[in-house]
Amino acid sequence: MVSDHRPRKIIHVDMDMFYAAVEMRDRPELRGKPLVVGGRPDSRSVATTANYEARRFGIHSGMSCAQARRLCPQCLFIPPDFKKYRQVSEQIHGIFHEFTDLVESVSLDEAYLDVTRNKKNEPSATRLAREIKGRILAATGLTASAGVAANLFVAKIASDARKPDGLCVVRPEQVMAFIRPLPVIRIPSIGRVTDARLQQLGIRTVADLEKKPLEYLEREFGKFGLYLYDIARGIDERPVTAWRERQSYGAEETFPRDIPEKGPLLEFLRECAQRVFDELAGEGKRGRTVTLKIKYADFQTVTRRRTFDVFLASPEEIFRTARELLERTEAGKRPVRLAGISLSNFTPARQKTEGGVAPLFAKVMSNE
Ligand code: TTP
Ligand code: MG
Repeated sequence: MVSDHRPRKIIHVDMDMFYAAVEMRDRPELRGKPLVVGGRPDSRSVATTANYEARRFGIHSGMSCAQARRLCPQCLFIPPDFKKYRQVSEQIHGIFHEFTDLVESVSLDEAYLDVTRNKKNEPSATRLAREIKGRILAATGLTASAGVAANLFVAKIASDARKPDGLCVVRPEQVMAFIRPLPVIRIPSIGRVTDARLQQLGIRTVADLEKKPLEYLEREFGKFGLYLYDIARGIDERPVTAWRERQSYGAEETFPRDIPEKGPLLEFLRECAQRVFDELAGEGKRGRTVTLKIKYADFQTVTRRRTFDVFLASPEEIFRTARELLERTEAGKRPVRLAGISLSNFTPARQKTEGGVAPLFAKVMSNE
């Protein structure tokens, strides 16, 4: 293959307040009112999405519904309907494939497209992004935001820059001016823990990061240091990977306060089991491995997992397994700041010994 040094053309598309937008589309009486898609506010459930009216009250996804209601007592709470979100997701993915087959789906509402070459023979990625947004609106009645850039991470940040219904194009020569002022938490794959470490080192913005030599970042962050070093220079050579099947489905939450006893944890895990089961069922899948994740108050994280020969057939079975796994942790003795359940292993057990699938699943089943 002849190597090609022209800048790539990447579009990152992300639906606006996705679950909430679908609900408002289908139920006009919800429009214009603060709305959270999540469980009941008197349970320990979390908000999966807040619409913009609700965000004005400081409500955001991941927050407990109870806290959301404290911030905004008149807020409406709607249970999620994953089947419906899945349908919309399929529609938008169908649209993406009208433009290119180099589509990397990140979640139901988010994907990267490499349109360097595309089915429309259109050289302008900006024009393509506008057309994609238009097609999505026409087909689903929903708005999406798009970011256009020469690599994945800049495109991703760009799609977030003009939400909702935004289009943000960052040309190669504009990249450094675009990213330098950003707080490091805006960099994809920097979470709260890494952010806190960077803050301790006096690194607040991408510009601060850019000043640190590679050896320093590698000493502090190991392999991740090289990623940070490149990102700070606007470099990200990860390709768009067209088809990667999701290997696990999970639900987890960092609690507003650390939880010292098992009782409330079990209550929360029961809800996680239901959520994971629903999402999986929405995709017509069932899993055989349950993984429990517990993060203690001091941030030490442990996982415990169990694999069955048969599929777990109900939320109750998932919950019971999680409850057993919880016994193999120090929950109840040490305060817990995050808990969650994930399901994996979506093929029947006998396939393990048939054909060429074995290595793949051996990996999924690796013990932690
Ligand atoms: P996001 O794209 O992060 O958020 P969003 O589409 O709701 O809002 P934005 O306009 O800012 O893009 O997530 C997409 C969907 O994924 C979201 O509607 C619900 C789900 N989700 C959760 O279930 N839990 C979470 O913690 C987050 C962040 C998202
Ligand atoms: Mg979104």
